[in-house]
Amino acid sequence: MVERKRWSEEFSEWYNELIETAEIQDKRYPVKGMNIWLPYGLRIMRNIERFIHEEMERTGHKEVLFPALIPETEFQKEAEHIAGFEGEVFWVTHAGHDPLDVRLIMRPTSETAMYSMFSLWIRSHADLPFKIYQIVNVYRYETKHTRPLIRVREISRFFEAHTAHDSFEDAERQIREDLEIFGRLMEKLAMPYIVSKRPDWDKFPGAFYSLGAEVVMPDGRTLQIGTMHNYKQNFARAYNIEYETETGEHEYVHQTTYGMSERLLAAVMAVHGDDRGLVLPPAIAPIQVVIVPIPKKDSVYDVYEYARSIAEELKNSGFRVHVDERDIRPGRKFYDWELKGVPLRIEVGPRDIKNGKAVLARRDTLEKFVIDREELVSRVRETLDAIHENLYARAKEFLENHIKRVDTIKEAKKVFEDRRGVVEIPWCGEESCGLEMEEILDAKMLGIPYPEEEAKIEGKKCAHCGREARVIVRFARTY
Ligand code: A5A
Ligand code: ZN
Repeated sequence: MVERKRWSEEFSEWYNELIETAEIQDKRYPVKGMNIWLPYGLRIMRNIERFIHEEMERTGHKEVLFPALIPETEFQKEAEHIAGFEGEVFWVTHAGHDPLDVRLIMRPTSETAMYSMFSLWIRSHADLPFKIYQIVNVYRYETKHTRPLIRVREISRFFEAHTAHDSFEDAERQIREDLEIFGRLMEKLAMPYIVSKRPDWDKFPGAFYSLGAEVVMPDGRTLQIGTMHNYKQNFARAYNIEYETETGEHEYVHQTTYGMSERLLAAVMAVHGDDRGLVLPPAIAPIQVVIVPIPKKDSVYDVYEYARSIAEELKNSGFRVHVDERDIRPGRKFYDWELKGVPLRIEVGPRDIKNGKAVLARRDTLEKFVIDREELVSRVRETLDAIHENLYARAKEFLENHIKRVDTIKEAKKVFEDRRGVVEIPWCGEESCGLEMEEILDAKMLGIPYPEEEAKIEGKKCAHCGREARVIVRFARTY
């Protein structure tokens, strides 16, 4: 067995290696930034998406599928949006031998595909709020270092929800709902996170404001795994999305969007993983329990039979179970399933059959203990629950240990030299000052803590310019 990269000290190498060894994706496809989903990785991603679909259903969003190509003429209607994306789009300029009259772009996100249709669909106040979503591939010509799941040029599981409302207040209510949806999803992934309101110079192109949700990766850099944007009427004006009010007037709608991607899986891998590989939260593990029979020569007991009966009982209780009957040594099987992050392993040998027992081994703590065969279902259930709780608690502690509130640039620099993570520091609120701080710290301003009440401070000086500080603001080195 090969020497594996350490999670804590060589995170980047650990991650790149695990993507392949755990059979998440194959990176050898000959287009940069475009990778192949392997069956195991895709099953995990589908389990994550299942929760997204459930949340969308619960909150009254309807699923749609738009085409991947957008005419240049549609793309060019909202000035800030074009400015933000034009350097990042892939173009389709020819069809067969013929140059196209109207060139097409591969969607980098679907505002400009959807909103001319919104102007046809939305007629009156009775059509509002209007809530749709899709999970599709989008294309971004990313110029920064590409990395599987994290920064790809074909985002193949891009979730985007788009809504339209009759008032700014209702759009604000939508943003609160988005945050609640995000919270419930993160709960399934056992993943604590922070939300920040982006500075004006870093909001989504075309947005009135943007929120970003981040996790802290093992190397102390942050990863943005979700964003929510309030567009006000910016796109409605550009795409002429009007509705008739109850009193017969014509008004532009207010709009929001909410986006996530396969980065969610990258976050799960990074936040919960360890030196042995993946550690999957039970809610999204394709296999929640793997059963490894441990045969002994000349024994009268049939360990395979016993293993299958355990699997049967667990399946009937709704668990995702696999019996590993491969003809290889048990140690090799343990290694494989640990690498793949299966939350719980059950080992059964002749002695366990004789005594009516089974051995449980937890992936998160690596603890092993013996249970009575009769209590199988309840013990498995309670152990999976305990694993979920422990993963969450562990991740929360890590996150809290990587958010540090300081008063001075000097202290902030020290944080980035040591264990890194997120620095919270007083700021006057001036753009020029914020940009200088980014430069000095060699870090990105994530934004101010959200909800904004949490960002308010009194009696502090801006860490850079010394003027009165208006808010606390977060900086981090980012992915
Ligand atoms: N229309 C809005 C929702 C939008 O596109 N927002 S966004 O640009 O911020 O993207 C939404 C989410 O997609 C991001 O929060 C990030 O998690 C993910 N994402 C963005 N670019 C990505 C890339 N190149 N590779 C993987 N995921 C990416
Ligand atoms: Zn300042």
